[in-house]
Formats: sequence, structure tokens, C-alpha cells
Amino acid sequence: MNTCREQGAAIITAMLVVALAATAASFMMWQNHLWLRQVENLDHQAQARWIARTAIQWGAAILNDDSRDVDHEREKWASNLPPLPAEGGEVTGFIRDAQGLINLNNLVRNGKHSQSDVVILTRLMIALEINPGSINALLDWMDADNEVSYPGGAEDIQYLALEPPYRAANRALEDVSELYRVQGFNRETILKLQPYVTALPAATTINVNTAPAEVLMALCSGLQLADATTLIKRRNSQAFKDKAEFQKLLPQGVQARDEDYNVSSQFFNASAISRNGRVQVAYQALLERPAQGKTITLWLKQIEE
Ligand SMILES: [Ca+2]
Ligand SMILES: [Ca+2]
Repeated sequence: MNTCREQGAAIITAMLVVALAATAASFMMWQNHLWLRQVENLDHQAQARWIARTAIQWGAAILNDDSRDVDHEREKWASNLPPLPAEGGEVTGFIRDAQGLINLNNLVRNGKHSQSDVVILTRLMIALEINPGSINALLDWMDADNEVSYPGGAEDIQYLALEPPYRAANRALEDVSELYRVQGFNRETILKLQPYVTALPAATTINVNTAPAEVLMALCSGLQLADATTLIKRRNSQAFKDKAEFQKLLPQGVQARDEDYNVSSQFFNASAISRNGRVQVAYQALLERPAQGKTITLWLKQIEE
């Protein structure tokens, strides 16, 4: 009996050992497979990043070759890059004129509030049905001093009372998303504003060859939507070649301040999306094309998807 029991135990032990060995082997295979996939993903990610960055550099090269006197949406830089095969994946991208938008950093010039830019942003906010009262808080956020502009302004004293407390930036905006920290702006107003505003590292003019109707209406006092649409139709068939031509086409009584607009641009936003294997990456960049010399990348960031 004892021998039979011992034999049975030995068989069960042997079966257990075999089962354990099989489990260990399949675990090791699974780990190997996982490791290989991770290596492959990292490789695809590196490739996709490199290709997206190259596409943005390619965009900068197109801007270098473009005529700088006039910039409009029928030029080569403005056409979307169709999905192109690249290193086993594909890449696509586009460039948009950053000066078709209202530059919020124009509001404070040389440390001082710029009333003409306040007027432009006020017109935009009223058209978008946003209370323009929060503009004073934005001026305070960017101006160098700590004196509150009334009404609606806010400096350290207001922000330090919040939980968690923080201070006013007292410098130009780095990104439009910074508005979330400015008193009076909320998600709803920022989402409404975002298609029409930008934050550029220098004071800029609005390019009337690329600005949407809402921005043209904010730029020109008395311009109605129908007039803005007519101007856009005209520039779609023939871009405004200079400021005098744009001025001449404005309806009677409508005015734009000469210092506030132009027909060309210096700042552009470039985007590239690249796919490689299972990986997709997206990059955004701000490009500056000076009056002379090559286009430079002011910042480049990977966008989380
Ligand atoms: Ca051009
Ligand atoms: Ca301030």
C-alpha cells in the first residue's frame, strides 16, 4: 500500500514539475514577446518623432523660399501636406499664419497698456458675446506693476487670496492657455476666444490676407459681417497686394488703424502628425521668418494625444 501511495505521490510531483516548467516557459515567452514589443514601440516612436520634426523643418524651408512681401492662403506654405509615406509609416502636416489672429501680447507694449489693442479685443469679445470686463485683469496679468486696473483688474493681492495662491505673471503670455489663471476668464470664454487669438513673443500686426471675418471685424471699426465676407471673397480670388489696396476696399465710414495691420507675416504655426507602426506622434511649432535671413523655430513641442 505504502509503495502504491509513494508511486502516486511521485507521479503527482512529476506532473506538478512538468506543469510548473510549462508555465515558467510560457511566462518567459510572454515576457520576451512583451519586451520585443516594447523595443519595437520605442523604435517606432523614435522614428515617428524624427519624421514629424523633419516635416516641420521642411515647412520652415518652404517659408524660406516664399515671397515675404505678401502672405496669403493660396501660397505654397498654406497648403496642407497630404499623408506622405515615410520610413514605413506616413506623415502629414500644415502651416497656419499666426498673424491672422489677434496677438494678446499686443495689449501691453513696453510695459504700458495699449488702448488701441484694448479696443480691438473689446470688439472681438463683444462679437463673441463675452463680457469684455475681464480685459483689465489681462492687462494687470501682463503689465510690470502691481497696481490694480479698475474695474475688473487683478494683481498679486487677488491671486494670493485664492486656494492655492499664486502671483500675477507680470510679463507677456507664453501661451493662450495661460488665460485659465487670469481672473474673469473661464473654460467657456477661453474656448470661444481660442480660434481668434494667439500669444506671440513680439508685438505684431494683423495680416488682412489671412484673418478670419471675426478678426477683420475686430480690426476695423464699423465693419459688418457681410462686408467682412465680401473682403474675404475678394482676397480668395486676388490677395491684397498692399495696405493701400485693402484700405481702398473698405466700405465708407469703416476704418482700420494703419499701425494695426499688414498684408504679410513673420510668425507661423506649424503642425505635423507622423505614424510609424503602432505609434502616432504630433508636434506643434512656432516659426519666425524674419524680414531677412532663414526661418527659425522659436519652440517645438510634442502634443499629447
Ligand atoms: Ca508670401
Ligand atoms: Ca501687473
